[in-house]
Order: sequence, then structure tokens, then C-alpha cells
Amino acid sequence: MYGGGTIFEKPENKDLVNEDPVKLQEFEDRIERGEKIEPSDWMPSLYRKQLIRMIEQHGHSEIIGALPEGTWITRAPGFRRKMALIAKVQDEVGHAQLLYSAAETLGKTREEMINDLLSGKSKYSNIFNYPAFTWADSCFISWLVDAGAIVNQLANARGSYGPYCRALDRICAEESFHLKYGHHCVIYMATGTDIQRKMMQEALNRWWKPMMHFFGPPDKMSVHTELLMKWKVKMATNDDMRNQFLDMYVPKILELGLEIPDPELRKDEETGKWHYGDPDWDEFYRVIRGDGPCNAERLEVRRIAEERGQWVREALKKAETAYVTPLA
Ligand code: BYC
Repeated sequence: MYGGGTIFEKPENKDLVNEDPVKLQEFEDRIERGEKIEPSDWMPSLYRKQLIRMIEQHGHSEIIGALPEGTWITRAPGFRRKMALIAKVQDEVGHAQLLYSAAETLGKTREEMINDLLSGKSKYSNIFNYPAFTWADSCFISWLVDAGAIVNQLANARGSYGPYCRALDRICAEESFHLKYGHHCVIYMATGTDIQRKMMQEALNRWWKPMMHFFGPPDKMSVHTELLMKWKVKMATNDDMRNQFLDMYVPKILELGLEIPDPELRKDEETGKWHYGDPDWDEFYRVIRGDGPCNAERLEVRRIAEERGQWVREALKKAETAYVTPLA
């Protein structure tokens, strides 16, 4: 089952057996021709479920992803960094709003999505379940996690579902500012004092493994890729995205005099593929099942934020009713 049920199973293609074969063929032909599918168009229920699962998880990742960096706003070194980080964190939460709106076009309400996040039924990105101990951790997120997100989002923005693609276009435009900000922060640390360089190296050591996990399990272990690529929801496989990230960012990291904590990392120039050491996929599965260093804390913070924002939502509802109720 999709949309928060069992995990790591191949798509239930019996869902497709029940679809009207003529409509299914027309739908697949449209996708093949590169047309966008819009909310009022016919779509197989499995396409709808898969999109809800993926867009919702993406939205949750943005909102939870704002937490580790958010804790650094008050401690950011200097006023300029504070202002930039406030703007970045605000953008990330805005991305969640765009994504939740895109997922709502498929029939799941925002309330249902938030409830599924808080109950642990829906996932969010593995990487935000790790602690940001130092300012250098925040710099790592702003540069390299955003870089990974851009690799993924630029590819999928060319996908088949109109509302998701349009949200991704806008998100990518904002992420490109984050990337410049993050790169600047890392350059500053990596070319600073011995202590700053050491802090940056330690952050890289802490985050490299979750960063490798960020693109999802290796293709041979991925359960959704085949179908999602066929329907152009995903435009690159997990391994291709990881490879593209390594291609683009390994040279930039090394240029700064930082060491990548993987002695096996090397590029096979013949195939163009990177070889890397086993990043401990068991840890990845543990973390995405809820057993990472910060999963409980992240959800608790989100739950408190939901509780504290309840009065705002109620006030807005009342204001809306007052506005539409004619005066006596
Ligand atoms: N984390 O068959 P697979 C940001 C799950 S926010 C957690 O390969 P798929 C930022 C997967 O869901 C941007 N779970 O899946 C924010 C599935 O489980 P279920 C984050 C993961 O969907 C603030 C199972 O493993 N980006 O950058 O084909 C500040 C099997 O995997 C992960 C997105 O969310 C993971 N990393 O491919 C700074 C991108 N990977 O659902 C920065 C949108 C896999 O069957 N999502 N799983 O229970 C995607 O592109 C795809 O969903 C993935 C996975 C590539 C992540």
C-alpha cells in the first residue's frame, strides 16, 4: 500500500489492472509526448498515490529541514549571517507551503498530511534527523544539503505533474541563493583560522554519510524508481543523482583543502561513475523508520509548533466566516 502504509514493497500493480486500459494508454501516451498532467485530468489512482507520497514527504522535509538551521539563527556569527539565515529558513518553510498546496491538488488535505507527519506515518528526509552541533554544521546544510536538493529538484522539475513541476521551478530559483550563501559560509570557515578549518572538517565528517543517504537507496534496492521513471515523476534514478552530486561537488570540496571521509571514494573515468565505500544502508533504514539521533526531538518540536499555532488557525477561520456572513 502507498501513502503511508507498508514500506519498501514494490508498487501494487494490481491497482493498474483495475484501470480502464484505454484511458491508461492515453495517459501514458501523453506522458511519453512530454505533456503535463494537470489536477483535473484523468490519471491512474497509483500515479495519484505515488505523487501524494512523494510531494508530501518533500513538503515535510522542507518544514523539518528548517529546524536544524533554525536553531542557529540566534547564534549565527554576526548580523549579516543572521539576516541571511532568517531569510533562508523562512524560504524553506515557504517551500513546504508550495509543496503542500501541490499535494492538495491530488485530494489529500493539509490537515491529513500534518497529522501523518506527526504520527510518524509519513516520512521526511533522513538527513534532518542528525544534530547540528556547531555553526559549521549549519554551513554544511546550507551548502551541500541544498546542493543535493537542487540536483534532485532541477531533474524532477522537468517531470509530468504540472503543479509539482511549477512548485519545483520556484523552489530551485530560491535554492540557488541558498547555495551561494552556503558556499560563502563554507569558504569562510575552510579558509579561516585553524579552529575554523577544524570545525568545518569535523562537520563534513559528521554529515558525509547522511548526505550519501540523502539521494535514496541504491537503484537495485529502490522500490519506486522504475514506475516513477516510467511516469516521469522521477527524472533520474537515485544513483544517477548521487553521481551527479559527486561530480559537481567533490572537486569544490577538495579545492577548499577539506578531506572527504571516505578512503574508497574515486571516479572511474571510463564509466564516469563514482565508487564509494558502503555508507551503512542499515543506518539509513533505521533513521527513516524513526530511529535516528533526532527523530523524536524533530517531531516533538513540530508538534509543539502545531499546538501553539492552533489559535492562529482558529482566528483565521473565524475571520473568514465573519467576512462571508452578511451583517444583520
Ligand atoms: N529520506 O524506492 P525509493 C531540503 C524512502 S528538503 C527518507 O528509492 P523514491 C532542505 C522512500 O520514501 C528536500 N526516506 O523511493 C530543506 C521509500 O519509502 P516509502 C528533500 C527516504 O521515492 C531545508 C523507501 O525509502 N528532497 O533539501 O523512488 C533546509 C524506498 O526508496 C529517502 C526531497 O524530498 C530519504 N533520503 O526515491 C535545507 C525530494 N530516500 O515511501 C534543505 C523528493 C528514500 O515507500 N523525493 N526514502 O515508505 C524524492 O526525490 C524521492 O522520494 C527520493 C526517494 C529520491 C528521496
